[in-house]
Amino acid sequence: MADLPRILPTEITPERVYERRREFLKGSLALALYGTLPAHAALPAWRKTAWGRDESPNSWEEITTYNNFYEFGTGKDDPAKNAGSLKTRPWTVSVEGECLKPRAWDIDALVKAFPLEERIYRLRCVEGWSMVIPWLGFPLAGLIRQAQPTGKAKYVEFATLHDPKQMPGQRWPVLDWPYVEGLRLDEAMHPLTMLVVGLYGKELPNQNGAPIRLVVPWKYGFKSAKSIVRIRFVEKQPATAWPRVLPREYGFYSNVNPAVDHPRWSQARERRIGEFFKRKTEMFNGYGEQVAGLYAGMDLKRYF
Ligand SMILES: Nc1nc2c(c(=O)[nH]1)N[C@H]1C(S)=C(S)[C@@H](COP(=O)(O)O)O[C@H]1N2
Ligand SMILES: [Mo]
Repeated sequence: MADLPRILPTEITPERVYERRREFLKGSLALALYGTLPAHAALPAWRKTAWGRDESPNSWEEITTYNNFYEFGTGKDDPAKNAGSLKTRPWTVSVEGECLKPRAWDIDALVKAFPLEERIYRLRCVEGWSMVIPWLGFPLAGLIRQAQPTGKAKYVEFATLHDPKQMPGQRWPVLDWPYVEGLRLDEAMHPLTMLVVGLYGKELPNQNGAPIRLVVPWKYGFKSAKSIVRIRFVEKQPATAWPRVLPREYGFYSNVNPAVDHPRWSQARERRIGEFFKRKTEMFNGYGEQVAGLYAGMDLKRYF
């Protein structure tokens, strides 16, 4: 995986200088990485944002060796050990369903089409642990706008690759493969919702969902589907992976909520990976100021 340059400070750089700097960086990046890159293209230059700059991110080691990705086994260290069998090029993401401009996106074209930015977000797993991760990606809203959803599009469905040859975990019926996730259209359009292609300035490692995965920071981690091949606009609420197998334990919304316990454990506190003492879990994982409005008037105990 290739290190990428940081562009500083984009916030105060005039557009044209920034553009020229991008060009320069592209050139120097190509030079610096010549011979060290895998066959596929590197990530284009990216800009830093203010998101999560006050947090201390987990280490690369923690983020890439403690994973949930059941397609490669159910142990936390299984994905890092087994995800090497996933071939991430060529890779196509099909945008389809209730939209005027469906399109089969080649992953490299997709990565070039939307400006990449770094955002440091908290990730809270439904199991009771959390991490802080410097993601590299772009808001999903841009892709949705390009697709022009029709009036019938009420939800967006995301599907992971289904290929038991590359994903040995799919040979066992742990889940009803492929892994499917979903968001209401307004949740999908929310500026916090991202499609992620990298972390710590590098291409996403396979165990974290290469080449492209969803990140929805105010929801439990399982909403963030990995290794996505299909994004579909639909009229009805999608039947998603976890509610499908355990409907009493996992709901469609799965907003982080310390006041709504999992039937088998409390959600009031969490263990940040790398820390000893537990922290209090925050409503909407601490993003309430941005997202609470999406759920105004909804009973979040019922719509858990
Ligand atoms: N396809 C797929 N996506 C998935 C999972 C999975 O098993 N399969 N696990 C989810 C869960 S439970 C979590 S907490 C996050 C973990 O992402 P990370 O490994 O990048 O921390 O991925 C989510 N996305
Ligand atoms: Mo999770």
